[in-house]
Amino acid sequence: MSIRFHSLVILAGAAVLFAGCENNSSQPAGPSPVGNAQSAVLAEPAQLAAQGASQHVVTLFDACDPETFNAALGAGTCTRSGGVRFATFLDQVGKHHSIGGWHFAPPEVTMRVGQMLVAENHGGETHTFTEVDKFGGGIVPLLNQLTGLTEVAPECTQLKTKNFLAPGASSSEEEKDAGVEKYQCCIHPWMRAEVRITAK
Ligand SMILES: [Cu+2]
Repeated sequence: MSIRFHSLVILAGAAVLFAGCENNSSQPAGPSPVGNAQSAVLAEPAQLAAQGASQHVVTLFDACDPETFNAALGAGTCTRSGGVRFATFLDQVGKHHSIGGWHFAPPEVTMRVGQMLVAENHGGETHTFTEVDKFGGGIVPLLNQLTGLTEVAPECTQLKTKNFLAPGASSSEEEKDAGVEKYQCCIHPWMRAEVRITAK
């Protein structure tokens, strides 16, 4: 579904570019019938783009090492290549309450009502991109303990299957209200982003 959405956005963008070129080169004699037919075909995606299909992407990153993560947590936990060994990961999270390789980028987003907020998992592990009222712990007691985030964000206790983003997966939503929204990973609760949404 998300792939289809992205294709649509790309198509819409191309349509806008194409329409722009066509306008610049239009002759005083008026557009040819062929030109009209093309405009009619392109009208729909171009309108979608004009209605604010522009999107802001937050990318979810991690740096898991498949050999050690899969040995500790089960086959398929980590699907990327190379990275931080599991013991080092736990050590760093315990010392610093976070580990840089596991993060949302950018951590702050400013966008407008009507635009799409997209989360894309470019890591090797599953993550969530969960809106919370207040940042808190997640669903993995050990990571909550190591980070000191013992107060679990209530939203993390109500996750549905679709909220878990596997490597390569994405989610998107249209932002309908102005304000500041907080998003976190409910597995690695130091992975956070703040999204400021301004009126149109
Ligand atoms: Cu995560």
